[in-house]
Amino acid sequence: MRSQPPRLLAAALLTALAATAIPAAGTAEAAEYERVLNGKFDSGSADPWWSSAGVTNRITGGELCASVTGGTTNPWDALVGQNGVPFESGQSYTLSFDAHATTAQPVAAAAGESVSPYRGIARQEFAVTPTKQHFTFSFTSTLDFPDAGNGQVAFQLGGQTADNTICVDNVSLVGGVKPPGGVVPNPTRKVQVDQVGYVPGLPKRATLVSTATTPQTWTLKNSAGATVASGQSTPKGADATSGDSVHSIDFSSFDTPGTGYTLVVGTDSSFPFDISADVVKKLRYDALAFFYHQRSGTPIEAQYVGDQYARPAGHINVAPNQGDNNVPCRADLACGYTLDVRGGWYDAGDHGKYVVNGGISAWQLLNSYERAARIGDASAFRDGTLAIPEKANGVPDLLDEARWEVDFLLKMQAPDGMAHHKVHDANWTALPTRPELDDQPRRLSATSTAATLNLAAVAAQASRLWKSVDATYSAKLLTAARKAYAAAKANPNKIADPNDGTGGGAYSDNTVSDEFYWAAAELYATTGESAYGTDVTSSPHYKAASLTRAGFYWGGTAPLGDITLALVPTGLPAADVTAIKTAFATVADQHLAAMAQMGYATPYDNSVDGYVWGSNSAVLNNAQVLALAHDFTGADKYRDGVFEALHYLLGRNPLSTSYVAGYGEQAVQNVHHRFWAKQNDPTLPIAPPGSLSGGPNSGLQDPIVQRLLPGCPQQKCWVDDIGAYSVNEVAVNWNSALAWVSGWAAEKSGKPPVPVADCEVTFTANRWSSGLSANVAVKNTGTTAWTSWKLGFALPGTQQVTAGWSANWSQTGRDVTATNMSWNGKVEAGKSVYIGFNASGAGGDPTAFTINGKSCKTG
Ligand code: 9MR
Repeated sequence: MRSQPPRLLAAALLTALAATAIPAAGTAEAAEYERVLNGKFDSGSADPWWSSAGVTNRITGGELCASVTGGTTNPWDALVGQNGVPFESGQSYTLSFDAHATTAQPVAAAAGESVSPYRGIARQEFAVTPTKQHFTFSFTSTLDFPDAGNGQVAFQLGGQTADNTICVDNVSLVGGVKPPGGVVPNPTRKVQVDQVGYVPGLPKRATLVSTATTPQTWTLKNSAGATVASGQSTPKGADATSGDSVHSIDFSSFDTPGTGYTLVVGTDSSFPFDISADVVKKLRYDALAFFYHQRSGTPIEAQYVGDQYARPAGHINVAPNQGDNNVPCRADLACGYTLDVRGGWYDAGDHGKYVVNGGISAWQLLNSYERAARIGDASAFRDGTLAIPEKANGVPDLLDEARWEVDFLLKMQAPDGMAHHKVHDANWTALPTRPELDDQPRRLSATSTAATLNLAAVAAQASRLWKSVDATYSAKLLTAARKAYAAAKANPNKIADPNDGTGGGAYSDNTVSDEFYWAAAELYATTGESAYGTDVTSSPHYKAASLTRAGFYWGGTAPLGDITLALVPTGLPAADVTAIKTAFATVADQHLAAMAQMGYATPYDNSVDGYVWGSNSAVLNNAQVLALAHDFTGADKYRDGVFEALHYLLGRNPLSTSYVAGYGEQAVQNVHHRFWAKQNDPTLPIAPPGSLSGGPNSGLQDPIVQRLLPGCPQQKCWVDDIGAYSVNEVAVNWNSALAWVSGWAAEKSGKPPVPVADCEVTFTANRWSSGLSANVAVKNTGTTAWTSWKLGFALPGTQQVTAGWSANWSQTGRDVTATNMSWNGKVEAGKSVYIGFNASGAGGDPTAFTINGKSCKTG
């Protein structure tokens, strides 16, 4: 996640700078504004300092040390520099720094322009020796880049025959009169809408930016410009989170489907949007496509993603990759073995693969499936729904995609049952670097309790879901899960190094009681074994005790256990399961109450930490809490809250920006990614449709936002810049949240909900390689007898019913129906009817059943 600008530009610039005369020294007379970022190197990172070819930057002892390959001709043939430095014409600046070198040599410091025509401002040479010295020089700028545009500061280290190492520290450029920051990152519309659209029958709200204290008239226009509805806004006043004065607009009563609507107030118009039941139906699949794009160890094929996103396999030991098939531990660990950890998904814009984070991501996809299979509509994820190589293997595609990661998680298990925390590059690579061109050694970090429990939880969950799909795999998963859980109990406090952030993220998590609860819940839901049940009920997290408006994330996973316990029938007391479900509704109510006060309604609690790294994923994980509250209670208000969250992400926000690439008129493009890096290399693509940007982060944790956005209102701390990794990266755990929520929303906006009948279906089957024999028990759980019945379900794979008994069987495509015979149409209340069938072909078990068109519970 560390970036460098194209090196050729930098070299060209310094050619120009070299010819520059040294202007007369001036004195800074204005406020002491510091103009370079990270001049002290205390964070351990070199960002945003870059180096040219032949120079390698390392942070050693709080200094930036540049290893320079000898044999260059000119000083500017070897460079270390920083771009985006603001300069104001006519203003005075003082550049100062400490420096020393292994071998004495001249070093020039230079200021100028980072792009063509590469004009220079100032340059001065200094005699750098093995003894650290403090250097300083002052100059007046002849160029004007007041807002962090194309200004540059660089050190020229070349012109020497021998290799050398030059270290610098305390680099400072003070001067200028313009206060830092204040750049508005995006043009802001005054009427903020979801740029994708609204669903008929659901609330439709927008935000007007206005300081007026009286209601304003709004009109809704269709694509021909005709007014189709109008009304008055409601003034809400100053909204601190966005920094805007706002009104709310509610046009819920307008329900006519169409495209190209705009909402107009005075002379201000919103971006266009649709009113359609289909607004999120495509997004559900694009959000999932992200994971195929991120696959490691396999070519990404044009037939699935189109030419611009196709690329060769990464990290399969084809040079210059050093491969993932034989990865040793970091040198300081001496673990004594190597692992084959090919496959999995790249985490984000980097090429790291992390068990903590891969875990929650795989879980969330699998949970999306499990929820749909138990209480929703899993047919949306059946085989053939995604553009992936496994799209015709008889297995639901969502399971296929998740398996790509689950297999990787299994590979990260060490011989003792513990899981390695992560595998990634030994050093950060430049941006862009396509996966197959990454030449860094790959290293395993130590095993950790958190990673081991992530593996235990996901493998146990997956074992449950593959039981009817691939029994051998299911058994293998359960064995791995049990082994991991036992290993974690034997090593309950092995915390990953929080400072292990070179070449990959740390993902350190120093509280693991939540991961213990999550893993125990998954193992209990899968096995029913009392030992796991006891670990669940004795946990301090039991019964959603730690579910709050903060929700869940990669480091806080207890609610994942709660979700499973609420969805999967177990031996827990019914009252405890009810308590878990009630907790989701309680927290959902807290979100709704807070959202009613916000200028831009979003289920996000900024009261403790402001907007954090990946805030958009927190919005979505909280939307999942709202969605489950709707599932558990049926209350419409929770469903509406889910759609409000999507409206915020898709444009109803103070930056008038859709944070999902490819969705909306003004959507994110320049995400922090080593392949989707068009901003740095025009031959590369922008982010593919359905990729979610991390979102506003008021912590301002990267150099780009530190320079551009100091003082930003929290919801505006975001910029569409490839270098702004703390606000604009993509990540698997963020897109898994988008996939879950958009899948749920698509299910809820597609067709009227299927009414629930008083019935329960228990499906059991004997399977062999080319078929199955199934027994189906259908129970009347109501209070009145049935006089006739018709059972419906879909076979997920290629299965064809060849014979059936105790019912009239028929099949159309995947859809199977069984209607009663004359002698078993009557089913008394509380009684069951038992029927069955044989089928040929491959695939999983049916997951959803209807009686007389209404859905049944599965037993
Ligand atoms: O998502 C992570 C966020 O919660 C942390 O605050 C941040 C800093 O440690 O790291 C984020 O994860 C990054 C990971 O460390 C490396 N790959 C990219 C991830 C997304 O930015």
